[in-house]
Amino acid sequence: MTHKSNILLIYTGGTIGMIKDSKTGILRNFNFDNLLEHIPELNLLDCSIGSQSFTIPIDSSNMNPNYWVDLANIIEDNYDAFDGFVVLHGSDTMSYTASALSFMFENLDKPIIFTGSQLPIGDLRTDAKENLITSIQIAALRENGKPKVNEVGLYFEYKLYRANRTTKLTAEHFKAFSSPNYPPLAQSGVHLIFNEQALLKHKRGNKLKVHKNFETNILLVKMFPGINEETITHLFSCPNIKGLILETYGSGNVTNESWFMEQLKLIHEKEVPIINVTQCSGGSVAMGPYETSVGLKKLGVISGKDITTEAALAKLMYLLGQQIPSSRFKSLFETSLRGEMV
Ligand code: ASN
Repeated sequence: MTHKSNILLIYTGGTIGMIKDSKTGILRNFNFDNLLEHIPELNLLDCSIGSQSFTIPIDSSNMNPNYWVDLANIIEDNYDAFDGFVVLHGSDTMSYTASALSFMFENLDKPIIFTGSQLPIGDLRTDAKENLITSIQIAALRENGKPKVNEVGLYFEYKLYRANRTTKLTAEHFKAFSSPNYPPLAQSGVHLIFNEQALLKHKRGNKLKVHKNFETNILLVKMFPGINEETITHLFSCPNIKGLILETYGSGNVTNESWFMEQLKLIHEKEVPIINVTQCSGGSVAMGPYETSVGLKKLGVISGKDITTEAALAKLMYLLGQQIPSSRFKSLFETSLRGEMV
């Protein structure tokens, strides 16, 4: 007898879960217990679906690491009872949450698929139904008795991406996400076609570990022409700062004016890890080729390589939360832990 997948649908909030009240025309969160009533198509899927909702669903602009832990707890508590998980989440910060979950779940051997929508599920032109139905189908897929996907994915507008490679691209179009440095894991058309080589392979036998400590005393600074000494001095002297991400130009370049390099040196002497990520939407950091990045390399600044800012932020909070000794921090950050960088 073939195994019928059991999928847990978790609603955290966001546009997808809203429905227009037919009488008042006002958008409100719909009651998840009545999910099947609103989306009868779900009855046609060849899997059983359980659902859970955040007690108070949130707009994803209110997301924070405490909610990441709440979500991880729901998945961990139900891990053995379900074959896959679909997380309904607002699109605004979906890439941050999904990246964080990818670091939290070490040795994942089941799919956790994030999705959402640009228009509410109750809207006539909604993109929610396709996103939701295909996400459930992907989470339910099995091959040789095992889940097809063993990682945290993000499904939106006909594409499944590795979640920690994604970034929100537009507030307007249905294709809201892109994965600039990694190919889609699957594409949905008449058929659902997987890019087999792009999928993470699960190392069988390694037990699931769920990490829940995040250090939030970090700083993300986007460089811009005209950023001045007073601002940088003020930011870098924050008393409790434990990590710094610099969003630099191009392939990892910043101004090499002496006041800026001096401030970086001071923060580096406090053993605060400094991560270099590019503010370009694609491509990689490579420190050295330009005079404007040689100083960073000499100082021991950590290369974010081709990581997204969202994944870099989640990885920094996660690794700082693991109390990694400073001697190992650079090499660990520069290692791909969940397929988030080359
Ligand atoms: N503000 C919403 C959210 O991120 C946007 C959406 O879901 N499309 O929660």
